[in-house]
Amino acid sequence: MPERFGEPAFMKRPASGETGRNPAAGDGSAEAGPAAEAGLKEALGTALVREQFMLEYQPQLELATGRIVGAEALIRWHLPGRGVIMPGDFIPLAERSGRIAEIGRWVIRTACRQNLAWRKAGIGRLRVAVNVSAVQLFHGDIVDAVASALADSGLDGSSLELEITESVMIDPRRAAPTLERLKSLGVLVSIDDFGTGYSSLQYLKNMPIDGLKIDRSFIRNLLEDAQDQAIVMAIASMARHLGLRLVAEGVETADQLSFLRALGCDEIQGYYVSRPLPPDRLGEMLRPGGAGD
Ligand SMILES: [Ca+2]
Repeated sequence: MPERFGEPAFMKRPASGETGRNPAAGDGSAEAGPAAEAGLKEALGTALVREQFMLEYQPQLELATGRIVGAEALIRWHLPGRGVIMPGDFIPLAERSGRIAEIGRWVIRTACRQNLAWRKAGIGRLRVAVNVSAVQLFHGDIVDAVASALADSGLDGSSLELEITESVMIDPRRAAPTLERLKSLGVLVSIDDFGTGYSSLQYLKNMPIDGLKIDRSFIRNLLEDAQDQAIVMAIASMARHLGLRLVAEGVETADQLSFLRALGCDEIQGYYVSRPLPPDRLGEMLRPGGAGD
């Protein structure tokens, strides 16, 4: 394994916990003792029925039009006595304790309903992305969850995007059938944290993928680090020639935006545009101009 890339993406904790998914077991949480985990695990078992989860949405700005065209749904857990728990601190536990499928199902259903609610409120067409972990993809009922959420909400498949990690592609023969079934529902599939999963790039031409999200670790020092620039330029060129939509995560400055725009990056997400917002706040943000068609 190349030293530079360390462990696979699914073993890493997303910077600031905003990526919304699977930094996996033992991610360094100071409270990760067995007793604390047992308590959290028990609380997790009733979190859904107690309605302790909520989704925030981080908007994605299309550079060509200056419009918000999408938003990534990020789960938060409001646990009384503990405050807000970020996904990096409970999704791995949900995966280990077998709860990820039902939580994932809730996320997809809620995101679809919210998207339709925004549309009914006159906001226009918006693409909402949800994070799908490898465990969810391989062991959950993801296809049924997506099909049910679309049917229940009446949302069209192309308004839902699934962000999956590159690590899923380490075993493309295993991933392909599920991805094909998901694509048949009309949903979009993008590769999350792109550039950190060190799988073969073979899958980019063989798998039904619509877009790439450049990992924030390449964006953070983009203006200062020539190696990051080289990697981002190569990814942008590759995405363009493969016809993949390119989204850069973790964009925090106008200079980063300009650099990415010059490379032909399609969309940006990050604090420069907005923090993740509760649904009503994003609705307010989008209302004046409208976000889509
Ligand atoms: Ca993501």
